Parts: sequence; C-alpha cells; structure tokens
Amino acid sequence: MKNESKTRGIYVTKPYLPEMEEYVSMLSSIWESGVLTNGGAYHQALEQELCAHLGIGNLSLVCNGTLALELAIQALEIKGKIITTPYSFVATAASILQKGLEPVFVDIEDGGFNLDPELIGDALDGRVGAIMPVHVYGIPCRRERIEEIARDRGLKVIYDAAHAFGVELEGKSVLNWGDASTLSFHATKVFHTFEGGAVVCRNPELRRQIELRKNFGYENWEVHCLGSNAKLSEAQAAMGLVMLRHLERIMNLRKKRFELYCARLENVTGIKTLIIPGGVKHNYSYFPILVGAEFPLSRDELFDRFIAQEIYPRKYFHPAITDLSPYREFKIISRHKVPNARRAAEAVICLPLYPDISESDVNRICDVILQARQG
Ligand code: T4K
Repeated sequence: MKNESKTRGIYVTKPYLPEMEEYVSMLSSIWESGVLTNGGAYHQALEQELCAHLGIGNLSLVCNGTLALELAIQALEIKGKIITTPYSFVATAASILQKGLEPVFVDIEDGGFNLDPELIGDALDGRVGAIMPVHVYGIPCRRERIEEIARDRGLKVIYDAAHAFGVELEGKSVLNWGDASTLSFHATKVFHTFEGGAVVCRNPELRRQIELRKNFGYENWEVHCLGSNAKLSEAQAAMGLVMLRHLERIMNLRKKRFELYCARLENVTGIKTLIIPGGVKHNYSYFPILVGAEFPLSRDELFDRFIAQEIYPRKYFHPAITDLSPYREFKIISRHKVPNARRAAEAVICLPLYPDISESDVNRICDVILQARQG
C-alpha cells in the first residue's frame, strides 16, 4: 500500500465498512464493562456466531492469520519439515520458519493454483511431520489425496484457509478438513475484524491447546506450556459481529461483480479467468487472471497499462516464495523444482474486487484488457 497514493484510483481491494454509527454503538458496552481484551463478551459471542455461520465445531479467535498458522504448528507439536506450496502469500512459509521448522516446497497443479498432491510422495522423508496446503483464491485443495497420504504416513495436515472464509464443497465447510484450518480476518479479506484470524479444528482438545498458547500458556493463573500473545481485542471482535450482519449482502455484491468480470473476459484469447469447480460454494474473494503468450502484451505491460489509468491490481502471488530473497539465501528450498508455480507467478494479475466496486469500474478495468487485445 505504501507505494500507492491512495487518494484516487481503483485499488485491488477496499475493506467493507458498515455505517460508522453501527460500529460505534457496539463500543458503549466495552466502555461500560471496562473489558477490552482477554476473551470478553464480544470475543465469546463472535466465536459462537462464527461456528454457527460457518458450520464448524471449534474455533479460536487470534490476532491475525499468520499467528493462526504458527499456533496451529505449535499446538499440533509438529517437528522437522512441513510440505507446503511455493504459490501463496509469504506468511504461509514464514510461519513454518518462525517455528524453527523447514518448509519443503512442492509444486502446484498444472493449470491450477493449489499444491499438487501427486508430487507430495517425492518430497517425503522421515523428517516430514506435516502438510500445509493453501486453498488459493478460495478454491478447495484436493483433500482426499492429501489426507490419504497424510494418513498413510502419520502426518498432520494444516490447511491455510486464509482465502476460504465461507467456502463449501458439496454443502459442507472446507474448514472442517485436516487437523486444523487457519483463517485471516485482515482488512483486505472477505470477512474482516480490522486485523484478526482464527484456528478451526474438529478436536476440542486441540482448541484448548490453541487457547492456552494464544495467552502466554496461561490457564487459571498458571503457565502450562510455552505460549505467545495472539489474542483478538474486544473492539476487533465487535467489528466481526457487525460484519456478520452484513455478510449476505457482501457476498451477493462480490458475486455480481465476479460474474460481470467472467462475462466480459471469459472468451478473450490469451486471458484465463478463475474456474470455480462444480460443487463448490465460493466466496468471490479474488479475481485472478493469467496473461498467456497469445495475448499481445506481456503480463507486466498489461499491468503497466492499468497503473497508467490509476487502476492498481496486484500480482498475487509473484514471485513464487522460492524466489524470494530470504528463502533463496538461506538455501532452504527443497531439491524439488516448482515450474508450475513459477509460470503462474509470471502470468498472474489479481483484478480489483470488493463489495462496493461499481459496475462501471469493473467495465473500465475490462475495457483496458479488451483494448489491449485489439491493439
Ligand atoms: N496465508 C495466506 C494465503 C494469505 O494470503 C495471508 C495474507 C496470510 C496467510 C496471513 O494472514 P494475515 O496475517 O495477514 O492475517 C495483503 C494482506 O496484508 C494479507 O493479509 C493478505 N494475505 C495478502 C494476500 O494481501 P498486501 O501487502 O498486498 O496489503 P496492502 O496493505 O498492500 O493492501 C492491498 C490493498 O488493499 C491496497 O492497495 C489498498 C487496500 N487497503 C489495504 C488496507 C490494509 C485498504 O483500502 N485499506 C486497508 O486498511 O498484503
């Protein structure tokens, strides 16, 4: 955000904000009670409402999606290496390193964005303790194959579900998969609490372990384990409760704009749009396009055309994590090559998508692409 003037233009996203009065009216009870954090009334209410809304059993709110990943690794007592994807936001791999473990990067599927389960076998050795796939852009991973491998080898599975709030497959939340799933409630996400996140799990004992670790390891004034401070405040939880009231509207608006992009860009030679697989209830979180060799401009030339018109999309996720300097310098990259991730990273542009982007702005963005196509 620092390089963008943020005064004019169309940005990749814009946080949904309710009427300020609606949010401010929530604050009076915080003032009255004097409880600002450490699991107050709003915090508890939000955890319950999210479980009901998402169709999940156990959820622990935390201060962001990165700490959610770190806490899940810690609470599941994973050691050694974690197999993950090079095609994600850097937080996915950083969480592994922050916990003193080694990421092992396995390529994504050819023609997709998620970790390719068929390549996991080549990366396995006795030091691998877990698999950390990402539901990139809210498209569910190939769960059955991933969890079959995990079962056979006794590995844990943590899904980085930062993009998958509200995503379902065949009517059931993907957040129920694996040992744990993590969410991000950052301002740029479909559902936000300014900053925030959560760990979702089926096992209530695992939730208890997350609860302990997000609060210094404390329970009943005793320290039971190593912990951190990863709590969500009452003011943030209040935002989440307000956001839940607006969620249906938010999703409908996103869907409309997503469908407008699809209608206008679906048949443009050289441009690939995101395909939502059958049976998936999506959340319309991102609108990535891939700029192919048949398009008259390179990805970067098209990107520059947008910038010239004060349209600020993003190249999520360029470069592949394996090409980021800290990850290169420390020689932590596995022997496995990641050509599909690199190809996607070189071709991707995420177009602006948020609830109140206007129809005319979406049309203007599509026109930039169509005009470039026509030469
Ligand atoms: N796993 C995955 C797969 C993730 O994608 C992420 C985060 C995580 C884990 C970690 O979750 P958190 O720890 O963040 O909860 C953004 C977000 O900061 C990050 O949450 C997100 N993924 C990532 C994909 O994108 P930036 O550096 O691109 O954000 P920024 O500040 O440049 O904002 C993008 C645009 O949004 C700006 O052009 C303007 C607009 N914006 C942004 C903010 C923060 C606003 O209008 N208002 C705002 O307050 O990383």
